[in-house]
This record gives sequence, C-alpha cells and structure tokens, in this order.
Amino acid sequence: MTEASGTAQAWVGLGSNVGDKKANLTEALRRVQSFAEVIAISSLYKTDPVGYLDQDWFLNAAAGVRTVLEPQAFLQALLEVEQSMGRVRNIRNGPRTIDLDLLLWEGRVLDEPGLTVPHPRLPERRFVLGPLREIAPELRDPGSGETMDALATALALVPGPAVERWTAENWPPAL
Ligand code: PH2
Ligand code: MG
Ligand code: MG
Repeated sequence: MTEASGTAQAWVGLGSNVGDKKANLTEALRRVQSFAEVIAISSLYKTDPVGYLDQDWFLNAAAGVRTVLEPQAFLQALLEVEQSMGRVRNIRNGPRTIDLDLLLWEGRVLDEPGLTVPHPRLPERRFVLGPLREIAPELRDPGSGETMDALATALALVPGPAVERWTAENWPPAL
C-alpha cells in the first residue's frame, strides 16, 4: 500500500533509561528527521523495566514517520542513529541510551534477516502499546488483525509492569 508519492508509513518505538532520557529521545527524533518525516509523536511514558529488571525506569514514546527508504535501509538508518548516540549493546534487554525499534511498516508482514515486522513482542509490551495506541488507535496489527486500541485494552485487563503518562516541558519537541 505504498502511496504514489513513493513514501511508506512506518511506526517506531523509542526508549531510553540512561543519561538524560528525554534529551536522548528528542535528539533521536531529530536524527530520524534527516531520513524520514516525523508526522506523529506520542506523549512520554514512564515505564517499569521489562525483561531485565535490575535497571532504571525507562522513558518510552512512539512516533509515526513517512520515508522514501525501503524497510531494510530504514532499519539500518535507525541502527546508525542508535550507534551515533553511543548505544552500547551488552546486556540483553539491559540499560540503553537510546533504543529505536521498527514496530510496523505500512500494513505489511516482513520476515527478513534482522527485520521482523510487526515487531514480534508488540502485542505483549505495554511500554510500546501505551504510546502507540495514543497516536494510532485504529492502526491494525497485520499479525492478529487487532487494532492498537484493542491490543492495549486487552493487556490492561491483566496485571503487569507500570506504564504511566509523563508530563514534561518541551514535549513533543520542535524538531
Ligand atoms: N526495552 C527493552 C527491554 N525492556 N522496558 C521498558 N520499560 N522499556 C523499554 O523500552 C524496554 C524495556 C528492550 O528493547
Ligand atoms: Mg526495544
Ligand atoms: Mg531495539
């Protein structure tokens, strides 16, 4: 469903729990803006760490973008932003300056080396669904066919790690 203009719509999850978290998310969005048009930015969310618990809380957000890049090139560009901002990969699910995850690409299912969309853990992650449902409630997960609203509502019925909206100055940032 790529539009005639040649751009594709993608959805990106952002997270940071090292250093100035909000500044890291802002800087990451600025850098993404160099290869994609950022068209939607969610609120910030303060979230309990998931997967590896012995670390600081995260700030998470989600963004909608349009880009002329192909999925692999877009993913590569996201990884380069992570690296350029000093992301070090050591502990799986561990602390990170910046994490940029490709969540959804158009309404597509892609399974290529290093590139799986929808993001495999999308339906179970509150820190992703909370922000994403805010900016794209009717967006459908092509895996389950459910909307972000429905997935988030289903998750909210069972106990889980805290995800709370975080009010901050200068957010959403002017890019
Ligand atoms: N990212 C992870 C692992 N755990 N927990 C929260 N709250 N937020 C994250 O962004 C996050 C996480 C792996 O990327
Ligand atoms: Mg991640
Ligand atoms: Mg990641």
